Amino acid sequence: MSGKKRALITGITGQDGQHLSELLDAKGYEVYGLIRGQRNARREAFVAEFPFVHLVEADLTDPTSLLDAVRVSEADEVYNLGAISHVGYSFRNPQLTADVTAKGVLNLLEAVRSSGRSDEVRFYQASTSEMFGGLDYNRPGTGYHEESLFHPRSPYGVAKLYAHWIAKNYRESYGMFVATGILFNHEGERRGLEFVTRKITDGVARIHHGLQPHLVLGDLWPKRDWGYAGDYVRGMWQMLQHDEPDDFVLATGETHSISDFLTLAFAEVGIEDWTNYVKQDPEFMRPAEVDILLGDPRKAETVLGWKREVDFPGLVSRMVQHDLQAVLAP
Ligand code: NAP
Ligand code: F7E
Repeated sequence: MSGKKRALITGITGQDGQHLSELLDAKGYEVYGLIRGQRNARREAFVAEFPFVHLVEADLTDPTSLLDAVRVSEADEVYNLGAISHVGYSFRNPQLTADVTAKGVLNLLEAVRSSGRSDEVRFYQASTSEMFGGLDYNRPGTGYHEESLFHPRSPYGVAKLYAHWIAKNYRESYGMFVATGILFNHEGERRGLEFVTRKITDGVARIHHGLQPHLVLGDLWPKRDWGYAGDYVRGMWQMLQHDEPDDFVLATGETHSISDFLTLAFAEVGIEDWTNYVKQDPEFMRPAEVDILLGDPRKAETVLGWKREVDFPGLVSRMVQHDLQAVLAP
């Protein structure tokens, strides 16, 4: 075995998994990643872009496969990013969401605990601002922080709250190094097309090139604290380098509506009034909405020295510029 540090990432084919693989490779890690399914459509593209990653076949709902993955990787650091992560989808698939996003975390923690190496492994759990819910009564003016009250508003948020607490419980019960990152929305050119920011930047690029007449969205008033994914995976890594396991919010401390995002995205291609290019359909609205999310990242900034580099206009601009090229690719 080489003297390199070893990391195991679940959810490696997702947005954050890709950014984190790149970061850990640049830091000299041996990177292992979980790949699920007998024929994962994302596998080929992933291998082409990240040839340095060792893929291990496993699924968060299959405890035996997770034990194998922990054994084979001999990981020093386990990053649990795998999840059913789309809030709208979680309303339509609540049981699957509970199995993967909630119980999958328990399965992985148990795999680490029973591997005989739990004293040596540092574990990161991908918690989320969706656990707060964005209601008037629990929303501090300065933004949600690590001690704010939780009130999840979707099957996804509820599953993540179980995951958050079982992760903390393994830290407290078994002395395992388990850190949780309560991350507010983070986006970028690797964001899935099913999320609103990427749906908008892809749509704006298509409209600009005459490939699509308009965008069809749900509600435009909800507000989110949107940062750049590349900045946030750096924070995940910093949490596992800290001298003790803890909980940290990563956020920008600013909140913007979907309409604000649309204004900047259309301006990038010279369109000032976008109202004729956006239609709304209840299909993209949720049974319960999270109205406004704003995070307070001061603990991560002070304790870890974490700082985001990309601001909101910079984020929108880089996503639109990327998609203006990407939509023309064969
Ligand atoms: P994403 O792009 O949706 O990726 C989700 C990943 O989970 C994919 O790699 C997917 O693999 C994997 N996965 C799904 N079901 C699985 C299963 N049964 N077993 C193993 N893996 C499975 O998510 P992301 O944006 O990168 O987010 C990473 C994590 O952070 C997620 O846990 C998410 O809930 C959380 N989070 C995200 C944000 C954000 O704004 N991005 C904010 C807070 C927290 P396939 O390719 O096989 O589908
Ligand atoms: O929705 C509204 C929608 O799906 C943002 C996940 O990474 O961040 C993400 O969850 C807002 C919501 O992200 C459409 O109703 C309008 O108010 O991009 P989203 P999300 O729900 O905030 C959190 C932190 C996570 O943890 C999650 O894993 O946009 N919206 N029209 C729309 N949303 C979508 N997806 N599509 C629309 O057409």
